[in-house]
Amino acid sequence: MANMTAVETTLRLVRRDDVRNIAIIAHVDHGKTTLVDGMLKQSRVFRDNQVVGELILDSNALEREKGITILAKNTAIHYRGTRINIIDTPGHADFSGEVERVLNMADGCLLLVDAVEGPMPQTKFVLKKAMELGLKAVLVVNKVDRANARIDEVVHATQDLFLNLATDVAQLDFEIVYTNARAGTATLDPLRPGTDLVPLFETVINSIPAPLVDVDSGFQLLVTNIRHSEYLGRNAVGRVVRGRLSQGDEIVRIDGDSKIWRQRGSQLFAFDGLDTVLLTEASAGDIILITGLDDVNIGDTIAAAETPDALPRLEVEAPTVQMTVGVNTSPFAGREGTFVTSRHLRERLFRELETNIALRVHEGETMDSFLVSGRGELHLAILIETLRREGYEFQVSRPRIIPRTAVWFVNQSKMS
Ligand SMILES: Nc1nc2c(ncn2[C@@H]2O[C@H](COP(=O)(O)OP(=O)(O)OP(=O)(O)O)[C@@H](O)[C@H]2O)c(=O)[nH]1
Ligand SMILES: [Mg+2]
Repeated sequence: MANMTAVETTLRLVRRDDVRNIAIIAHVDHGKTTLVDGMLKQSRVFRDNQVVGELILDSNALEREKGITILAKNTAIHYRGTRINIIDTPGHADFSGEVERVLNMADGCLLLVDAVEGPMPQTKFVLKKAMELGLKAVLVVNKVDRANARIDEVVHATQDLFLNLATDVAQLDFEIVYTNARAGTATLDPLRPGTDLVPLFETVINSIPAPLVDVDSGFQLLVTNIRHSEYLGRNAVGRVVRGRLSQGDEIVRIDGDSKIWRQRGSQLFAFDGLDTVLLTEASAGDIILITGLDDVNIGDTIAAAETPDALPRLEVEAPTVQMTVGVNTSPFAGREGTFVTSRHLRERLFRELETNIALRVHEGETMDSFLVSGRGELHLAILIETLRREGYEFQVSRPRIIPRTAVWFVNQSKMS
């Protein structure tokens, strides 16, 4: 492999025309999850007579209560014989670590922009990340039904954003689709209302590139997400970067310390609507779920046992706010939670790092306290709420902004 010339490498690449991998990105509330729900419904993931509530993809309790997406999620639909893997991402800036991480699974993105609000700060942040990764974008102007929609202005402002952020001229040549995600309609002509999402499906198939991949070299997958299931436990989600894998092939897991662990009894699944379906074989370009990987973490590489080559681990931007989390020392301690000791707290906080990769945890000034850093107050608030609901009791300081030099310190100490 190492001696192969660029031409030889290129010759090995094949286009997977049966697959498209897209991420849905936008500022908070611009309608990403509503659009993905519409795509799922119209590709008949749901039986026609099934009554479906709003926003089925925002599936965890906190997401439903707050009406926002917190975790990025994988789903897939079939359209004219092509599997379209879709990654729904959160729009709130505090969860941009989630977005940065999952973009590596995609070849293209749908950039949603609200037809009234236009591009917002987080629109710029996520588009910048997508452009840096070389993703091909489709601009989706959503909420065109809103009374004060100003479609032309919004399109112009977004075009300016592309001009500033594109890393390749080809990225400036993007399609525009106008949608009413709530009604499930899309059109290529803003003067003619759509009747369904077919124009969007067609645009995805025609303008988002199919994966261009090497299916003949040894199998390699980067673990990008962890999904828990009641029956199958802790599962890894990621894109097959190279090669193919059949059910029962020998694989290894390469961890953050470059240690190689043999794996047994893993099964492969593809995404299909809200479910997963068993696969006999997966190849480069597919986004899959693998079960039965002990202690698997985000950033690990899963590889064929005979070619255990690690992929670069994922990097995300540094945290911006910090709080101290400590054992509850008030006179009422022990009344609200089941898990109250610093040992409980330490174990749980460090476990959170396995999946919440924009978070940092360090030992605090005392034995009973920890410094927890995140991407914003909501990022930390969601963690606190999640832990409380799991039965942890603790006290927290007010979040404070991390000065830039301290950001550097947090990252250095993470690396050492
Ligand atoms: N009028 C109108 N409202 C819409 C449309 N699409 C979405 N909405 C509404 O906009 C709100 C936000 O929608 P979501 O789909 O949760 O937005 P999101 O981008 O997934 O939000 P985050 O994941 O939290 O960033 C909801 O109240 C939707 O019903 C649309 O096309 N027209
Ligand atoms: Mg959402």
